[in-house]
Amino acid sequence: MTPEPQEITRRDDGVDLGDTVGLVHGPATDPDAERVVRETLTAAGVQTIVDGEAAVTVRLGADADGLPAEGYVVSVGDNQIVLAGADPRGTFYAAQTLAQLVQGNHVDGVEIRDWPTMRYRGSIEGFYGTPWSHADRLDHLDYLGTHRMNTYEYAPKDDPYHREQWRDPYPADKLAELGELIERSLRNKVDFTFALSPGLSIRYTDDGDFQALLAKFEALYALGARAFNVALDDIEYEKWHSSEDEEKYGPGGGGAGHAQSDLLNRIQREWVATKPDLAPLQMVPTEYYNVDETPYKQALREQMDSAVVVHWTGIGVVPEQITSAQAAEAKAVFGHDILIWDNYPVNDYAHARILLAPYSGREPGLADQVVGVISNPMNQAGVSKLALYSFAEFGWNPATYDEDASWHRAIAERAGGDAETIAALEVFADLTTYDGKLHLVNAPVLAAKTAAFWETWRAGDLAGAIADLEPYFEAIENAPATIRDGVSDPSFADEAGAWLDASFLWAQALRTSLRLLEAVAEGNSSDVATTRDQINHLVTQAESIRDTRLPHSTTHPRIGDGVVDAFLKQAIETA
Ligand code: LTM
Repeated sequence: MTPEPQEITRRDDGVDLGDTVGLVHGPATDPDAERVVRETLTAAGVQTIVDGEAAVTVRLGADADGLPAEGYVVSVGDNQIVLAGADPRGTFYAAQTLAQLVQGNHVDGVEIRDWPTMRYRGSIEGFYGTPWSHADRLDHLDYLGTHRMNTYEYAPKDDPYHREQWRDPYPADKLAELGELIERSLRNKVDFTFALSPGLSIRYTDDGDFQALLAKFEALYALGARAFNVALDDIEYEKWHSSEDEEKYGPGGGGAGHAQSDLLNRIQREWVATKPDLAPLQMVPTEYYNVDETPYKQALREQMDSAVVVHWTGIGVVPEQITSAQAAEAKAVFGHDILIWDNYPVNDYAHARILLAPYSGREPGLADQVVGVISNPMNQAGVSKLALYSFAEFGWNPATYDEDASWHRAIAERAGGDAETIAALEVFADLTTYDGKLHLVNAPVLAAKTAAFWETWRAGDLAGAIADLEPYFEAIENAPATIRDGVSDPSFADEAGAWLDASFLWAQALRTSLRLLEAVAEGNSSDVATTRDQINHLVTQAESIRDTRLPHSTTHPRIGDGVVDAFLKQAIETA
């Protein structure tokens, strides 16, 4: 089950659903939970769902007393299934858990009591480059719902209406799409959080600018959004956009902190306070990447309304580690609740890389210091699910989070449990682990194998070295086709297409390099030049591939670089 429940006890008496199931509603059954239950039963082969009791009965929505917010219980056995939530979101999660428990027409007996550790779990689409498509976002919201994540923040840097043209209202077609996203979020019990990034040009003392910001928020509120964020990252906060601002706030970070606090306080006072159904207001500070005491942070700490939640990326923009001690410092220095904007697996800074390594380096004790952890994902929404899976597990229960085990489960999910596809995905993922920040080693499995190769080769067992390594090169060569066949989510093969194509060609080059070394081993020098030309041709082909998304479209997809190319070079030199 994912995320793994906090408390789970297996029972002996499972339930065979049969073809007719009774559904008994609690007084205020959540419609989204009921929809998931009905879909689950139908997919399990139940043909008739009757109101009230039957030979097998599902009791939905009874109160789960004594559990924290979003908690739920699931009880399966004695011919009934009880799904009860502490609140509507909890009931929805009980239904989602049932969906994971059903196997064919049967549900194993079980007692589950479960609740999330962190309040905010999910994602912030906050990267530069090609934003996700509308279809990507709808699919992502479903993924969040099924993995018990509750937050999606809309903050794509390259949506002009989010940042460059933040004052301008969304055109009707874009607004309609945002409305659909909000509706899909509601169905998945996800808080759609609309972020606006006015810092490139806002005049803090200008009432017209303030009203433009509120109008933008109000338009999203009218569509059903209930969570809002003012993102002030990646701006020159010492640069004013009006002489009035300069005069009022003066130079330096302290002035910027004062101006930003005034803005957030006015939104809080004049807008948030008038709407009781809004979630706490959020902001992304300009100094989001450290815990140094500065005049800027002092201003936020002392002047900004204490209800505002502050984003923080850790120490560094993409830190290798985030510790609970660092988070405690962040909480103290900002003086507000901290929500971690975690820059993994975002790849806008890692051109032509997709990041498929485990989600690592986050201490479980973070849960005591911050209100949540959300992922800034890749330009590739479908491929990002590999990391999102682990974010869901970390946010739900950081104490039991095991980054490698979670990564293997994430791979298995993408592969639909198929052993061959799992193996192919693991071979492929190994080639694209390096990001230069969290993961500093590329292709560790392949690197170990090529190192072993040269050791055996140098020891004089030339044929043995080739025989040992060839199967792994073959596995790399076959992985793209296996992945394309075996991963049922079409977005994965589509978005990873350039990297899959490149892997195939690099694998062919690697295998050809073994032919070159074979010729050496056999003392056959006549084919060396032709074989070397074949390798160079394959490398040229691999390096002519381009992905379609910015910023990755500017250069060739990186595959095991530093390992694959090094092996080829050494093979050619040896020949
Ligand atoms: O991290 C933050 C708060 N802002 C930006 C993001 O928009 C960007 O995606 C990441 C990774 O490049 N770095 C940032 O500084």
